[in-house]
Parts: sequence; C-alpha cells; structure tokens
Amino acid sequence: MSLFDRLRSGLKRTSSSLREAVTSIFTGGRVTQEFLDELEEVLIQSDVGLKAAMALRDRIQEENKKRNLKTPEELFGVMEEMVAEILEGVSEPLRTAPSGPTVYVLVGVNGAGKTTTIGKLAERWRGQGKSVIMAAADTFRAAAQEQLAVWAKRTGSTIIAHQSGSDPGAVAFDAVRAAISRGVDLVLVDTAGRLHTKGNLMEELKKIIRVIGRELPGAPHEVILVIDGTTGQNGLNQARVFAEAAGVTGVCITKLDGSSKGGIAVAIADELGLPIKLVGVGESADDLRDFDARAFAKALFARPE
Ligand SMILES: Nc1nc2c(ncn2[C@@H]2O[C@H](COP(=O)(O)OP(=O)(O)OP(=O)(O)O)[C@@H](O)[C@H]2O)c(=O)[nH]1
Ligand SMILES: [Mg+2]
Repeated sequence: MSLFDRLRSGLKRTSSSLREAVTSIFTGGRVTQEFLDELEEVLIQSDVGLKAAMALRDRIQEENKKRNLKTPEELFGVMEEMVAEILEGVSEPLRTAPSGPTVYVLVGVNGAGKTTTIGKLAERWRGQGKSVIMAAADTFRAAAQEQLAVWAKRTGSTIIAHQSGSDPGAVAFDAVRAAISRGVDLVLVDTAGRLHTKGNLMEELKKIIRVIGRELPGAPHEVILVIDGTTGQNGLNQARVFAEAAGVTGVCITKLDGSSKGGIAVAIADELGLPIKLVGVGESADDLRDFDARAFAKALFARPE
C-alpha cells in the first residue's frame, strides 16, 4: 500500500469530519464573513492549531477574491495546498554523521511508540547493510529492556544494557563508546517514557544528551520526539516542552494507521517550526516511512473512498 493510501485510511476520521463540517457550513456556495468564522472554528477542532486555522481562513478569503470559490472541492484544494506548504516549509531529511557513528535519541511520553520506532529504524539501517547498537537507556522498568532485546534480536542489532534502575546516561555513554571502538554505524538510544510536566525527568533527559555529546562531538545527530498520532491537541504541548528541554530536532508521528487526529502535525510544524521526519503506520518492523508533506496534506483533505 502506498504511503498516501495508508495515511488516507489512518486520517479518515479527521478528513471525513473536516469535509462534512466544511460542506455543511458552506451553504450558499459563497465565501461569506460568517462562513469564514465558522471555517476557522472547524479547523481549530481538527487540531491544526490556532495560527494555521487563521492562516487558512485568510488564504481562503484571498483566493476567493481572486477566483470566486464556489464549491467545497475548491476550498479543500486551497487548504490542501496551504497545509502542504506549511509542512514542506520546515521539512528536512534525517541527519546522519558525515563520518563515524550516527546517534539518535528517542524521547516522548509513555506509550508513544519510542521502542517500536527504534526497532523499525534498526530494521531500515540493517536492510541497507549497516550495523546498529541499541542503548537500553530506559532503565526504569525491567520490561523495557526485554522489549528492546526482542527488537535487537529481530533486527540483528547489538544491545547495550545495564541493570534496571541504573543511570541511563551511563548506558548511553557505553553504547556510544562501543559504537566508536567497534566502528558501528548507528546508535539508537531508547529512553523511558516521561511526562513533559515532570521537571526532574526532563533534566535526566538533558543529562543523557549531554553525556552523548561529550563522548562524540556533534552527537546526537537527531533527538526524535515520538508522538502518538491519536493524542490530539496535547501533542502540541508535549512537543513544546520536549523541544525546549531536550532540543528536539525532528518528530515521528506514530499510529497514523489507526484513528489518528493528524491535524497535530500541522500545528507542530507551524507553531514550533519542528520538522516531521517520520511516520509510523503500523506495529511491524517495516511500518516506518519518511514523512511526505504532499501525501500527508492530500490525505488530510481526501475524499472518503
Ligand atoms: N498501530 C500502531 N501501533 C504502534 C505504532 N507504533 C507503536 N505502536 C504500538 O504502541 C504501543 C506502545 O509502543 P512502545 O514502542 O512500547 O512505546 P514507548 O514509547 O516505547 O512506551 P514506553 O517505553 O512505555 O514509554 C505498542 O503496542 C506498539 O506496538 C504504529 O505506528 N501503529
Ligand atoms: Mg519504550
């Protein structure tokens, strides 16, 4: 299945309620002041954020002056284009080290999909003939290590782990050091899920990142914030706090195969300027895709099948 088809079915709930709402308020087939106010409301409901909702409203108004928009399809066309522009505006591929190991740290709230995404990233790199070390820096729960070990085995990766309850910074340190000495291509650091509202846990994250940077200048090459696509508006708050505390460089939105509310991708790109780099479209090793702004925008406004 193409990424667009996956996204279209994952974003079905959002796209059909968006379409229904816009169609129902566009009664006279004319863009009026009242319609624009209601449109802004509908867009806010879809989680694209206040800023993007206002910008979309202004764009519709502008376009209408130019070419008199008469059908809902024309409206969707204008909005799709603008959403694609917003997402493309911050779009950037995953960074890799020019030489030596590339290090990615995955962060996010509990259950977002960090460990699974590590498995998927390992699968991708291994598929390209690259070697991978996984760092079990989620030392909080013993089960977390076991889950990562399953992914390591499945993808033929090496896992570096300490006792549960030990210092996560030390695990990251050992993993990076091992990668340098063994000439390993990629280090994937799994961190414990943490609420962005817990200051001490955010400090711990900063420490892990600092330790990595000290051991390998330029690392980590990505701090990837993993966000559950079904989260809704709270995802924006998570992104804001993690971005500030942990210097997030890119976002992975997971569970876009389920009943996600994809509007949050637009809010994150637009209000925080953070690039969405990856999307998770399932639980298996090959269910990770590079983000594609055009496909995403198209799916967000797609006509139901
Ligand atoms: N459908 C679907 N499920 C996913 C996706 N990514 C992760 N999951 C599922 O989400 C659940 C949580 O995933 P984990 O990878 O354990 O999440 P985590 O962020 O490591 O969780 P903690 O370590 O507890 O903070 C698991 O059941 C995964 O299979 C996805 O893209 N699609
Ligand atoms: Mg985990």
